[in-house]
Amino acid sequence: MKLSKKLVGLGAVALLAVGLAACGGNDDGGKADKDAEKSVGESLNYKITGIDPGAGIMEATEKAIKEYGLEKDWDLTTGSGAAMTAALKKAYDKEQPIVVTGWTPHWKFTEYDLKYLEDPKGVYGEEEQIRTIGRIGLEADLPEAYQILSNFNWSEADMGEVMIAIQEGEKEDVAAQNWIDANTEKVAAWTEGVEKVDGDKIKLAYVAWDSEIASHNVMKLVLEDMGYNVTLVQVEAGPLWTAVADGSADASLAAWLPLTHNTYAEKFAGKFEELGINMEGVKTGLVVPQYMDIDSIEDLKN
Ligand code: PBE
Repeated sequence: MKLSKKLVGLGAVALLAVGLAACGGNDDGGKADKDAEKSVGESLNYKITGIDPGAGIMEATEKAIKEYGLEKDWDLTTGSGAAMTAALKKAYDKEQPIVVTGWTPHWKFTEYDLKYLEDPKGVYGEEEQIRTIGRIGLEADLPEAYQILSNFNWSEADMGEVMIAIQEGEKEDVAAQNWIDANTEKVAAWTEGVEKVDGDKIKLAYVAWDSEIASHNVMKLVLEDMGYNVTLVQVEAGPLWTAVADGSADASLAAWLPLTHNTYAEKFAGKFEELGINMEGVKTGLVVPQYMDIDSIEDLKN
């Protein structure tokens, strides 16, 4: 028996203490044993922790729940990006199970040991990118901004630096400015050959996802440095696409395509313009802590 092996070499007092602890352990009516026997679903109350309802990953997750035959038991909770990371932290600190709607780039992968659940049915898509979108007429009205927004492109590591600084408590604009100061060549490539303007107004729409908070704060400062008067408007995903389509926002750096925001892109087809890819190789899916004993969305069935 394992226990007796561990006891070898312990003194009488320690032995007694361990003995008492062991008795105490048995007094819980075997609750610990029952916990260990619980399925992932049971231990999670069949809840996947989601984010804001308009996010594309919520639509994808509802689809995953159906396609993997989980709809009888499982539910997707709604909240926000911040509520999701708070729930993740709470579970992680206690080594409890949790399944969240997750995406990369995101600081949570730096902060915690996490893994994507395999998605053999490909519900969360293959190659995903973050693209920049603008309202119709932007090029004619704000040609300099149009040029800069079209040139904007950075890496997961770049965004990560801004995101992590914010997560560690830096103010959003300070984190963005620090990144710009350390990456003048990259920024210069976005603004190369573009003339400065004199206080022209521009409105960028974004959602409070950590990735988009980082990109929009950087672009705000870049455009301000080029002479623009920049307003950042924080909205939900649906209103963001509506705003670009009806022209009440000039642009957004937050279009995840071809899959995540495809419903919006199709709904507003012809009413917005794609300005280019600002990041390659991004990803969405269901994410769990490494310590969880499951590897695939299919394992949620058990
Ligand atoms: N996200 C982050 C967004 C796109 C950016 C994955 C939460 C979404 O699901 O719509």
